Amino acid sequence: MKVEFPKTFFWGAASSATQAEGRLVDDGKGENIWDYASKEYNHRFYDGVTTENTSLFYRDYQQDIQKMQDISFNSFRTSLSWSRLIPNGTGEVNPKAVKFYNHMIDELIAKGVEPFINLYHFDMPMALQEKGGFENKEVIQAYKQYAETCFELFGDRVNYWFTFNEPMIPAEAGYLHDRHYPYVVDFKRAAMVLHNIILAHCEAVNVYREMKLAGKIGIIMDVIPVYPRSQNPADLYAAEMADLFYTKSVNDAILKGQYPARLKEVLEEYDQLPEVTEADLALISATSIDLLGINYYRPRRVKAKECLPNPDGVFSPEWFFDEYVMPGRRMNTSRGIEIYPKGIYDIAKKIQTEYGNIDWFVSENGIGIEGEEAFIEEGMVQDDYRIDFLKEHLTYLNQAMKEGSNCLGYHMWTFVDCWSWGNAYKNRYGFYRLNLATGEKSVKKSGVWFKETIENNGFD
Ligand code: BGP
Repeated sequence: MKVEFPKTFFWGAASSATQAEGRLVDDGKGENIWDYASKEYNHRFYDGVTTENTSLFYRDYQQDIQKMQDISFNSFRTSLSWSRLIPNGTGEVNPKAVKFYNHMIDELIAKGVEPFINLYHFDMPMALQEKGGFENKEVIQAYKQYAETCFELFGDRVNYWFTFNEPMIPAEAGYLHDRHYPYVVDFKRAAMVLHNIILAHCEAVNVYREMKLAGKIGIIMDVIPVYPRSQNPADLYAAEMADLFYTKSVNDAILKGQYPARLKEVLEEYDQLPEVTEADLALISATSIDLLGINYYRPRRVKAKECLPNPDGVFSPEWFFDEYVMPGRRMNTSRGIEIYPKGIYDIAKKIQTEYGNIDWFVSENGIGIEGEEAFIEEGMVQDDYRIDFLKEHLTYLNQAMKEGSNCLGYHMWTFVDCWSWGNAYKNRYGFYRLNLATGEKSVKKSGVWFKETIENNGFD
């Protein structure tokens, strides 16, 4: 039976400025935290590969967009680099960046690829990080000005805008889990960063509304659906906490206009409440979005905590739950995560039942594989595992849509193998393979399959 999607469905892939553009300081680009950290903390980066070593979208965007058309994309999401456009984060705009983004957007439109533009994909300008990044309320104002500049420059042609990619990650990875610069481990500071990102999101949405532009604006969230090991109260409590801290906290603020009361209760009990004003809460409650992007990679399987946390240690959501891998489950061993296609259906149902069935799309979904060169035959990566992955996830998505979910599209992570935050080029995700030695980009079998799927609006 054919798995069929509406003719208006958005098909394509997602990428981000830092992961694809390259060219660290050329043409007036200012440094961002990744340019800085991948040089100064080089040992933390896989093989020491920095942000300079990318697929060079900045140089090759015309050929790359042609490659998108070659496999029939009708849409593509990328981000603008704040520090390319405004090298110091505030103040002067870099004319070469304006020229580049104008050309990129025009080229996408000319090739029939709808641009989905995101303003922030983890890449704080270094000049603003030095002032405290999103811990500093002034940076919210700087972000608001940056957003306004982007809307003014490109708002006449871009119909789909996103304020942030995965707002939780800069807070969690940068201020609690020691994965992103500035490598702080402090729950209260992480909570402040998250709160300020949510405020920055609201400011940008409101500027967009005031400008009366014709497009839609939203945000891209990473959702890791939580599954308790059992229905016993201790496992259920663990699952409730994992969901509360990592998903409901942001989702409720953005989609329901308020933080969950239960979150406040728990944070108060542990004396971890960040400073939140009545004006902040009013802003959050007065802001709503048009379109939601969901990044989905894996489920979070949760069980009751086995060892009690050290009460003198740094407070963390992980005090309340343990994650585990279910024996026998299908794994992506390159990343050490479970492959669970039904998760996408569960997310769709949650949006339908708890979040007003808002219009949404899959803004990232993908499978990062180590050692893909071993799958090259006759010059092409024979990534049947990626085709299976796509088919299974799309089938569950399709089922949810038949049951009334307002899903408007599907973007795979990613278009061409890209530089990744932690693992550089170890795990490959693209529809196109990047030969790092030669820079050559060649379509994989999954890219050919995706093209046929787009042209047929589905697959058998
Ligand atoms: C998402 C990010 C992407 C991308 C992807 C794959 O969370 O939005 O930027 O990197 O994850 O993850 P990784 O690169 O860590 O394998």
